[in-house]
Amino acid sequence: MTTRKTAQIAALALLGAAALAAPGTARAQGDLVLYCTVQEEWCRAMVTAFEKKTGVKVAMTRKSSGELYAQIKAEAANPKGDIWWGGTGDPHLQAAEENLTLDYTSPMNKELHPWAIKQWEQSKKRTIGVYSGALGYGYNTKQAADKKLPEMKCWSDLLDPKLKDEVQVADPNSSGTSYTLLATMVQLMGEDKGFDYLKKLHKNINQYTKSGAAPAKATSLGETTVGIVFQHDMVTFVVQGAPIKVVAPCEGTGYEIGSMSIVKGAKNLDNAKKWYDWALTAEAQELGATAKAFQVPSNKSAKAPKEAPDFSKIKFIDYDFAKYGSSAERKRLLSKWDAEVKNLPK
Ligand code: S7P
Repeated sequence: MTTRKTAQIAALALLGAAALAAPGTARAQGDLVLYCTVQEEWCRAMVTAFEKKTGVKVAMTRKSSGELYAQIKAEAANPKGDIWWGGTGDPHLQAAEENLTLDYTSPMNKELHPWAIKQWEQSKKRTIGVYSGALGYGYNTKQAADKKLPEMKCWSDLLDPKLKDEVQVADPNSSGTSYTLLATMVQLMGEDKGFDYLKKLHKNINQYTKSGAAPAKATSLGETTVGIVFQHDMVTFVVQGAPIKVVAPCEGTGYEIGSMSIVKGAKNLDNAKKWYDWALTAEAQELGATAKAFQVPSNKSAKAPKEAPDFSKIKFIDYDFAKYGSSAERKRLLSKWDAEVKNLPK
């Protein structure tokens, strides 16, 4: 081999090594870094289907909504993610307001329900609705019978002293589900009464989990009697035979518009848009049910799973997403919850 050729090969090898050693810089074309905030099984089903359809290789990270928002904010100077798919809408709205995500108009917008488009308009085109779900709770009917607990129908039933250490919910700092509970109580009861409720509820809480859906699994296993979650997350275990009653609270309840945003500074922007457009198709949205995720899809042609909680039977509050998804309000409510609820003695 000539000296010139050897030098050329060495230079190419150096270039290759430099590209590999520089995380977050140039990645191979054809890649996509996905931040996923629904349940792992659904994230994986989406990745497999998208890779098969497009040939794009997806690197996926799964976290809770509040955690992923914090990660995108921490990475803002050198973004590592391309697309943030799923999770409650409030942290997506906060990210939009803080200029962490990109505005985008998908050709698929015309196929979506008005509530999904409202989310997009409110965020100046930076986040869009992909599904919706109702907050509520579920209880293990075997445990409730063993403990001779009365039938539960309302939020107020969860304050029963017989439920001491029997209720589980996530920490609203990490979990979008639990922030939805916090914002729901404030809207349903007014701020003072809402916080009073959360302080009383605290006496019955056995654990504030990191992930919002974790209390559903714990309820199915009888590790807690009650789990406060999105109702569809309880249904996931009901269809597998768990002895769970799903409750749509009698006083009324909040809901989520599960959302999707493109990360500002995405290194694989074309592929992020490819995912975005595809994730809004009926075909992609119907994958949820195959992974036992029973949210209501935002594409008007996507069939809502027959197991999805019946929205016509649920009393909803008029959830103010603009206010409770705003950066100032979300920060204020979370600090207040930390200061006044989280560390209260029981
Ligand atoms: O996929 C189920 C689900 O409840 O998870 C999302 C949630 O925000 C992620 O969990 P965290 O509560 O831990 O943030 C919901 O959007 C979704 O419906």
